Amino acid sequence: MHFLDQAKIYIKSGWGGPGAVSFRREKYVEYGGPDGGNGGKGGDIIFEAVAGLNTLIDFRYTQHFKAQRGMPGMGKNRYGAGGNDLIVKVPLGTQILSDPQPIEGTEDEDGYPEYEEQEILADFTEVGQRVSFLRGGDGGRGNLSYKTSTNRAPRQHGTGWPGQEMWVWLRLKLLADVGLVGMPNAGKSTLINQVTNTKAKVGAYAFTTTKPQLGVVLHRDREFVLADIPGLIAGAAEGAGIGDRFLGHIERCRVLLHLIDATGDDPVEAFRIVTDELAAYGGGLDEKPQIVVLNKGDLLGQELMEDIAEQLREQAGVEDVFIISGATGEGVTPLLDTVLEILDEERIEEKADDESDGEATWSPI
Ligand SMILES: Nc1nc2c(ncn2[C@@H]2O[C@H](COP(=O)(O)OP(=O)(O)OP(=O)(O)O)[C@@H](O)[C@H]2O)c(=O)[nH]1
Ligand SMILES: [Mg+2]
Repeated sequence: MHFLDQAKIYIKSGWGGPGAVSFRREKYVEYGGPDGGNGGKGGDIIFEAVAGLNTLIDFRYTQHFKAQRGMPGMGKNRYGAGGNDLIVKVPLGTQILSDPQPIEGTEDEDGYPEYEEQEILADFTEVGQRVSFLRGGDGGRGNLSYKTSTNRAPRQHGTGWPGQEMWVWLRLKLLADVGLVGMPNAGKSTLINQVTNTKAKVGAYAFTTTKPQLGVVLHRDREFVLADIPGLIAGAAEGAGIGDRFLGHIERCRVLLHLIDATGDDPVEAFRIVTDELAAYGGGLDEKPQIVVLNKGDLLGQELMEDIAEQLREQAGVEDVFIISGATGEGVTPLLDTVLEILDEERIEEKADDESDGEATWSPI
């Protein structure tokens, strides 16, 4: 199984800035009183859910996130500026989980301890949702605030409070409801552009799409999320082309839309290649409901399209074949109706499963 959808990161809020030690200097006043201002507060660590991010892959490369320190206080009772908060942007659907630690004294005969239970610390379900996660340390007090009736010239000052730090797990729960699969050039990006307001790149060459893209389909007052991934070629599951890196992204889709270029040399073979790759990849991809769609109907006549659909039924055992043109939008409405129906069936099944097994067991360790 590939887990492209989890990452462990280190976060730390900023130290508070130190308070200043300073004395007033004025003409004719020999010993001015203390006037050191407080240090600024350290920056917070804030998580924000944003649209347009589809994976946690960036967190594989950047794992440490530290907010800025607060600035030192200054004379004339000027306060140090607060450190900037660090806003960590995560894809919609991300959960933040604790990093369970071994519990002391629980080692079994082989020396393996029990671990704390993993807790969900935040769950991002709406774009723009923000969670202030770690608060920056407060700034230290300047010497002015140490002045008392008995100590009129204190040299004490606070050094600033440390920030908080921790390791957390990020887990991306659900990427999309429906995943588009097919060979390069099948017209996947053209279709996502037709049915969502996404602007995926379209090109008359293979591997135009190089990373997954999500779009929201609005159909009959309902919404679902569609994912476009790079085209799959024979051997993709073992790493040929670039499709394999992205098969993991459709593991969580409920339904697959399998697009076939009707103008290709051998549409039945194209169907088989992709189906074989889904099976070879594993992860349950070949068990997902698959809607088979013959695309580019505008280039061939209805009769020819029907012939190819018939071949798919006879030679590849496909039950239903949808005929569409992603470019003109023809045939897309009945296709989306079917997608909604299957999604509803899947949701009902998942709900029943959830109720019987509770939360799926998942462990970062
Ligand atoms: N006439 C016609 N051309 C289409 C249709 N759908 C896609 N095309 C063309 O087919 C070519 C490939 O389309 P894309 O949408 O980029 O295909 P893709 O499946 O996303 O390709 P990759 O990203 O390489 O996997 C482009 O030149 C499109 O203009 C269609 O329904 N009719
Ligand atoms: Mg594409």
